[in-house]
Amino acid sequence: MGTETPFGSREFYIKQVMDKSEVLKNKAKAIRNEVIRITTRNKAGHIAPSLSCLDILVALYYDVMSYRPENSVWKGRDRLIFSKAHGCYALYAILSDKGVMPKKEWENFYKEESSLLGCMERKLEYGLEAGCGSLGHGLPIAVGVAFGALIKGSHYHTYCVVGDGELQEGSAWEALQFAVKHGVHNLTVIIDRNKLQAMDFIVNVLDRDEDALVKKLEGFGLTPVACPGHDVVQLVECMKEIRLSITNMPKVIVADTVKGLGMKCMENVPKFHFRIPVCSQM
Ligand SMILES: Cc1ncc(C[n+]2csc(CCOP(=O)(O)OP(=O)(O)O)c2C)c(N)n1
Ligand SMILES: [Mg+2]
Repeated sequence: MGTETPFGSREFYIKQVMDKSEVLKNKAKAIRNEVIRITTRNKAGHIAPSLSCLDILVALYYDVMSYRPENSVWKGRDRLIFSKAHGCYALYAILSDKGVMPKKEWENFYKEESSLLGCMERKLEYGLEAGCGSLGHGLPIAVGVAFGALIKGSHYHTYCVVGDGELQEGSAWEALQFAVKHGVHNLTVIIDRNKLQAMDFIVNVLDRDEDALVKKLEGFGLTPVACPGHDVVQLVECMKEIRLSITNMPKVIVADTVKGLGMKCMENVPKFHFRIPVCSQM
């Protein structure tokens, strides 16, 4: 009892860390419920892709990223380029919860009263950095944004959330080659690896096997780090550790996720890529 640490007693320190973890986990649960509530009520389509990347976004917005909710254009903010723009519902729920965008925009999502689009577009005043509805563009944009910061000596970090199917686009690999060649180390690419793309499993469409993605990344000189994509506490640790790692290479996290997590009938079921569920919540 009573062992001292630089932050006070050991027991106090452990309690602080545990409390923070509980807060994060509860927030992730609340955002998941909120996404399901609004999107099923308003009959929005891309629910499953949004539930897939939800914990990644919670980790970024409730712990990892530096930004000012009251000033979405603050120059020093970390940038999130959300490349799988069809799966933006969790991002909307988070930005509404944080007060970056008006709550009524999210409450009315998919209705005429809301200006939010089904596939996210750039709207800086709402904290939406780029429009990437045509897949394969987010990573090139993110590389440009990060490289720009290096040239200007700006200290912000750029995050890019990409889908694993989307990574079949040639533009993504051109961007990664550039980032490797030019030492764009202030960029973290987070791959939402749910092993599905639209209406089928990735291995049935293009990839040779389940390891193909990681092998491709390694072939480009990258060192991808695997992380469970629905453990928000581990995601935070992984993102912070990788950001601090000293390297002149872009950083890549492969987050293993389940498409549709939270809606039993949708989980890992290809046809629910764009479909309103007919089942109850978990
Ligand atoms: C250039 C382009 N091609 C096709 C589509 C249609 N489309 C929308 S979502 C999607 C699947 C993408 O899969 P993935 O990136 O793995 O995202 P997930 O839904 O699994 O999260 C496709 C093919 C598109 N939006 N843009
Ligand atoms: Mg996918």
